Amino acid sequence: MENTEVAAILDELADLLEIKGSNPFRIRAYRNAVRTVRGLTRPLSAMVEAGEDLTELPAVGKDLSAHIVELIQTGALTRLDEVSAEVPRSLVQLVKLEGVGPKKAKKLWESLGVTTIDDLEVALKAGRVESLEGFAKTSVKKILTSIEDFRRYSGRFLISQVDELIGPLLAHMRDAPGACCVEVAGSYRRRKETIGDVDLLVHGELPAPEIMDHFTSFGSVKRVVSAGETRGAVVLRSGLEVDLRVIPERSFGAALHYFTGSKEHNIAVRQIAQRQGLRVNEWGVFRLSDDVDPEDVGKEDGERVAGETEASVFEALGMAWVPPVLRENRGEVELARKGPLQDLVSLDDIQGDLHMHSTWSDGKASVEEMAQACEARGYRYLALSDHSPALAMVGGITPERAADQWEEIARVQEGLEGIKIFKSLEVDILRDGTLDMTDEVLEALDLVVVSVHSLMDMDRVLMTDRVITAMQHPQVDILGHPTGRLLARREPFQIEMEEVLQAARDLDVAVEINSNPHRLDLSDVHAHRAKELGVKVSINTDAHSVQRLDHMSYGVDQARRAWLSKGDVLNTMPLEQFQEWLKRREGTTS
Ligand code: DGT
Ligand code: CA
Ligand code: CA
Ligand code: ZN
Repeated sequence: MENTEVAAILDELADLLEIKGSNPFRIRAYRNAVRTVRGLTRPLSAMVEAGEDLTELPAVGKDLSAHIVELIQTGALTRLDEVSAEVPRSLVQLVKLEGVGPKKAKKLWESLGVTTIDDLEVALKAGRVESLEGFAKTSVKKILTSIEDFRRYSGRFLISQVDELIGPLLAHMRDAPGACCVEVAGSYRRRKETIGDVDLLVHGELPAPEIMDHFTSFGSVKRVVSAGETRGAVVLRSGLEVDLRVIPERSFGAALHYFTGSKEHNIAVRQIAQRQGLRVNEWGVFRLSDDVDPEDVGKEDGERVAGETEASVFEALGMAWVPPVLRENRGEVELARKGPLQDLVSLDDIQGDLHMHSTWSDGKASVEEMAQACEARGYRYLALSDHSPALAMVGGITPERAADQWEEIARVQEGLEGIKIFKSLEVDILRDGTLDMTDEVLEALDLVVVSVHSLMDMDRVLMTDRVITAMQHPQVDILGHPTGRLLARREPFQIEMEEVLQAARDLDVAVEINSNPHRLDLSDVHAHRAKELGVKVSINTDAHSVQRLDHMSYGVDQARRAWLSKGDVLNTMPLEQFQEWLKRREGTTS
């Protein structure tokens, strides 16, 4: 069992206990342990196998340790079975909806007998919920919206979740008898924000029942959907579906291209082929003689001209190789006909991270730990951008405390040679577009990030004005997570991004690609538009811990999907050039 699965089960147990109304301290203990498990870099299964004492982990006591060992060793948890005999497990899904917490879930269950999202939708639409104590008309509307969001995303996984889940499966498949060259195709290879299912390819001579058996016997398989000669599909315990295809060597590149997609890209490529009298499919590229009817040929009829490698497929079609992140049929096919595509930004190009939090607000690591971690990642600079006070629940930095933080930054800076720490804040954009910080402090900062964290259901025109007004403040450098979306949880707020991006261009403000895999905000489409308008994009992690600084790679993938090159990205600038950029609006005043 993976760490993520252990964490998910303990989290579920905590939800059920909370619905049941158990002791808040116990529930908190579970939640803290979940956080520890999520943050571990080593597999718990290895620790248990080695007989390590799990109670030495932070927030893991005797009970929790016993739970984890039981889960790892048996795949089940007695305590969860006991609790779910009292509280229906399906209620956990309700808790995940925005506008429904454990208390409300309990109320819905006890008063109306609601146990599933479907039940809840029926009750909401029948008007039975608004009469319950604690449910206003507005919260009913909100819950209906979040049910729609849930439906839209259900079954899709964040790419970061898939990254964690498939590592062990890939390792397992590399040991399959007679198989080699395991590759992941599909939306995962294109690095999309969310993934429907994973498409695995392996080399193997057909038929290959041993490879299929090896695949379906992987430890985390919950259900085998199909297992044929060339194709199999399983559902993992996490709910993730994985397709496997066994491909003979001569077709591997063609299959990799075909199953990488996207479907729209494939269609455009097939048209290019047709114009040249070629046929391309998952088996290869074929030249058809004039006397055959293209509608009436077998998969491998005609003269095979390519297929063993992906490069050979593109070459046979007279195209440059197209990076998977660009294969969405947004002009890449035509461009690749003309010659090599421009280089995309890469993780190595990133010189600094300009949005992160420390223990001065809601981060988990100190200024020093964050700075050292950035240095270890090879950066030349970072910006410490803790929250402003409007976010009271996270202990934002007041104007009075700002100077104390700067003292600490100066002290830490003295001990660091290779990296420059910029004084920054992530300042809240208030309802009317004013900033949640005094001008005096804003002027003293090196860099100002501004973001919306409240009143997100504002009307489109007002929200657009609000954000543009904020960007007009002469000290503002970066607009943080511009649309506020949380993948699979919250839609972007209503905002006219075209106007916002044009204002960013006119005001010379950069826009963020927030690399948190739950956000990836801006989207690829908006980030691409920023590039077209000449707006600088800053790829930031918004990390609240040292580990999450590694989310940078997700932001870079998102930027690549938006066609961004090094020159489009603010934080690829060398330190000196970036310092010059910070001075770009010197002389303008508020
Ligand atoms: P997902 O799984 O929803 O995140 O998205 P994909 O892109 O991984 O889609 P999936 O798993 O249904 O199929 C994998 C690839 O196989 C897809 O990107 C392109 C190719 N493919 C699937 N069905 C078709 C089709 O009907 N026509 C063409 N040309 N390609 C297809
Ligand atoms: Ca897929
Ligand atoms: Ca698939
Ligand atoms: Zn934020």
